Amino acid sequence: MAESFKYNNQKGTGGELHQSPENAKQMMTTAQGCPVKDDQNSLKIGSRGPTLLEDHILREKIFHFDHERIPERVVHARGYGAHGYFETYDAYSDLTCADLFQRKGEQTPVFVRFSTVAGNMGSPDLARDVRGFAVKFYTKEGNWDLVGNNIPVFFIQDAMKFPDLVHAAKQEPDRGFPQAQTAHDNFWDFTSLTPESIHMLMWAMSDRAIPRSFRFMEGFGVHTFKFINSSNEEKYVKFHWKPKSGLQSVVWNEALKINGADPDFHRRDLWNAIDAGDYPEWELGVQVFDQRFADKFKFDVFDSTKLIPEEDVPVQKIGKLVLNKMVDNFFAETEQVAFCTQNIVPGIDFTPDPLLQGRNFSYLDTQTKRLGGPNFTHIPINAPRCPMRHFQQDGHMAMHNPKGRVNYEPNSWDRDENNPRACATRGYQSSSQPVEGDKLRYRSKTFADHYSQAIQFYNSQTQVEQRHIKDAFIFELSKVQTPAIRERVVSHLMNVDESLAKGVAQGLGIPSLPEKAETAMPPQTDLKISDALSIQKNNPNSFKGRKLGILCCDNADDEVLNRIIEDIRKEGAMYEVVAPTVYGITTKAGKRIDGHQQIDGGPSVLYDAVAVVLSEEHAKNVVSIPEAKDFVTDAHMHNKFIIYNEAAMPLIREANLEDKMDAGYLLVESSQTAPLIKKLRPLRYWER
Ligand code: HDD
Repeated sequence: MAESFKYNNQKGTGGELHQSPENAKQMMTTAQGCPVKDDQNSLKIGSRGPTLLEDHILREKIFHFDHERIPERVVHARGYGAHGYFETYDAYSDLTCADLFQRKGEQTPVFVRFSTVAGNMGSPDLARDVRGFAVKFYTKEGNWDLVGNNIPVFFIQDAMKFPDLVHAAKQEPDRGFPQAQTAHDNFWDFTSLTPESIHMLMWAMSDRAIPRSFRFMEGFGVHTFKFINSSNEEKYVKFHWKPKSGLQSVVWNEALKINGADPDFHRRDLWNAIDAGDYPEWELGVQVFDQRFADKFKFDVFDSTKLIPEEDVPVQKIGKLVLNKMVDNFFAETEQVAFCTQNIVPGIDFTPDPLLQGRNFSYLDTQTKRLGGPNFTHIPINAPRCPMRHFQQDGHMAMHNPKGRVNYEPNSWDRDENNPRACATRGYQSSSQPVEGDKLRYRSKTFADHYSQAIQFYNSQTQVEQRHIKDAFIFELSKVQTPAIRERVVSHLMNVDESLAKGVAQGLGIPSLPEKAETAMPPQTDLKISDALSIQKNNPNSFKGRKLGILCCDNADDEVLNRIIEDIRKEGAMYEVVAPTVYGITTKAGKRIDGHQQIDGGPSVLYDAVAVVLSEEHAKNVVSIPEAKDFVTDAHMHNKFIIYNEAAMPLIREANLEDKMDAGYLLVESSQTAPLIKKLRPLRYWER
């Protein structure tokens, strides 16, 4: 007895030190509201058990825990969401009657979820993968979900192939690996047998698939949709999200290391930016075109493996998206949010794109499975913020239940105020579209050109970007164990660019180049270069929103540190102090600066540029830390700008970089006044 008494009184065990507060608001209860006296010890017979089945508090606690998980998304399982608003720049009633675009300056609340596609919920952020960019607009006429990606095209043309694509991309079914990567036989087997995927593969092997941050990537609605105005005039539309901070990616070797150093890199980045009040913004752009353009365009506008170059149809910016609030609860909001491509509002309509048509079934279906029934619209994150009045009723977890007698239509209960009626003038109306034909399982011949836009994409990249694409193919295919699959991929590349195919073959040690893959129709090789397709050609020329890692040690020069930090703040950028210990450093003038990271926890891959500010007295201590050497070696290898002071030279020498120092190394001295951070604006020193 005495022992039991002592244990009960230990802190954290629910004993006397944790007595319920007097304030009933804070008093713990069961889910049924019964006040709890002790939530740390089960009800037993005697001090050493056994435990009683009667213990309703224990049973409820464990029962609920056992049911905490819901199925993760079959794709896009790993994601991160935030709240914000969309503001329309003007009234666009000439284009569409969609309510959110009718009044200049009007704000519509939104929830956005970014994601990777292939990895499971716990997979690392920097996988080479497409990123989901799903936006739920809570408009006054219902929820509009624009469920896009950061790549404007897709792997396949018909939803019928989606389960095959996803099965092939995810871990192989017998071995359960690899996780969150397409670098394996099944993926490349499927895609190399599916030539329509080649355009998307070029994008997936480009730096687009390893974004530096969600904040620095574009988004695309991918499909062609329709805008309809109140005179019932229809136009086609493609949606684009353009990040105000510009595009930026990491390099592959950096991505591999980030995944180890901080698997939550993208989540943390978004959290930190919003937490610091540096709200990320995107502009919504539309490419609007009519049937005449669609008829003369070289590709079918209903084919999701094709894009319309911005040079052919310019992107008109019609509003901006601002993310300014993180979720209160990850599960309630980010996990339970249910995007459905079928969620559309008056003024916007679908086209017959066979990928979109299939998606409209899949999303509704999957949410029912994931969220346990048809009432997932009752979950606050999914509920419209406008009135909902219909006759749907009952089902699991029904939260909003109709009042009154009437629950069917037609009815004659005109005087019942709970009686909603369809509205001919304001209700959703599908665009009229004459359709006739035989019932067929068929792929239109207008979908047959698989290589032309892959060539255009490759030709539109800078040399550095082309090299990255080649290296990515080599890396991925080096993990493919079946030589015939590797060669089949190279045979497709032969149709895209022979020097690319050669480079990949060489990198894989393929002794002789394979024949070109057969094509359903000859590729067009004369498509104009589209600069909009390149990341590097659209460099934001700003360090705003980026992060500098400052490696420093005791006795570091105050003036140098202050200057760097001041400059960084003026640029609207962030910094972290990386010190030998997380305790931080004491500067020459005796000022204490806390470390954000300890050297082995803050490798340079976490930063967009680095500064190394050491002191003569303590440089040798830093030189003796292997991770400090990696800090500069990696920064050099990843083409980063390296700010350094004279006292940092021993570290640069130790890393064998003295002979390799180039214009990407920026010397900082206490007397110097010229703005230094401006030099970081190109983001990388690609000439290295
Ligand atoms: Fe999909 C999720 C984007 C084709 C079936 N998809 C999902 C998400 C995004 C996309 C961003 C995550 C939404 C979230 O954050 O919750 N999907 C796309 C794009 C596609 C595309 C841009 C092509 C243009 N998807 C596609 C097809 C199908 C699906 C062709 C099925 C026929 N997608 C799904 C799904 C998911 C999904 C199984 C899994 C979880 C979910 O829906 O909510 O229904």
